[in-house]
Amino acid sequence: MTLYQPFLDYAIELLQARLDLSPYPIPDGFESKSATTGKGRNQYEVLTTSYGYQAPKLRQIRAAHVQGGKSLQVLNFVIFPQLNYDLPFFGADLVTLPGGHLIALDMQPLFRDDPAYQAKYAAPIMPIFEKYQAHLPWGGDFPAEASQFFSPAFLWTRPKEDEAVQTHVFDAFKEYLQAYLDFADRAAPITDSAELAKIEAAQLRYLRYRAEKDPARGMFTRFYGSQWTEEYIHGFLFDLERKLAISH
Ligand code: DBV
Repeated sequence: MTLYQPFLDYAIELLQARLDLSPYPIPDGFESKSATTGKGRNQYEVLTTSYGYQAPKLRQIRAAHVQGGKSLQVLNFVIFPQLNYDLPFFGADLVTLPGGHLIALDMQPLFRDDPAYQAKYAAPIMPIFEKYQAHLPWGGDFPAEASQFFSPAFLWTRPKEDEAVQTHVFDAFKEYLQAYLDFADRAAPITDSAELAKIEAAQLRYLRYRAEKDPARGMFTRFYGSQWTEEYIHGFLFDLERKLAISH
């Protein structure tokens, strides 16, 4: 039972068709990791596989796919643009736990409260958002401090049935990703140095929040230990700070 494999397959195929794609290095030991968890007769295998790509305007396109049976499936998929573009992040957090499904899908803005930015990168997505929200109602409780990192087109939902994930969520994922690649096609490089400084600061603000608050930290630590987990988070999933430290 790998609920999110079709999402991953679709995404990679679309990226290959639309972008000048090359591999993004995955540090040794992080391409694939498995562990046995649970006790006695309830033991099961949890496999985490990683995928990394880059394209001329997109610094890192990466996915983490966690497969641990019917009640543990995760696809976390994020696109981090190059620092000389004002593009949002593409963020998908597709999570299935024993309690149910939790779906977060968005074009995560660099500048949440800037009306011109919203007009450019959120307004075009609103018709897609509204179409799917009719089937996928607001998911409720949500960390307040995270809201600054989401756009008005944030699709946040907790569907009860697998079927809703396989149909509406899958369709929404496809449309959001296509729309993101449309944005990327049109994006022109930023050259103004004040603007570039604002973009770098906004990317770092987002990245630090995600690395610090990663909701998967507890789960990964239980399965694979804290050394592996911290290295995975800072050395692959949210690696911008390290990459800047090398290049500056
Ligand atoms: N989330 C990640 C990565 C994951 C991952 C890299 C590879 O950022 C999985 C794995 N997300 C994951 C898991 C849970 C969530 C929850 C396993 C469940 C945690 C649990 O219940 O034990 C969106 N993801 C969540 C939640 C939100 C998101 C809001 C609920 C967390 C909570 O209620 O505290 N995506 C997530 C998020 C941002 C984002 C917080 C912030 C910018 O982009």
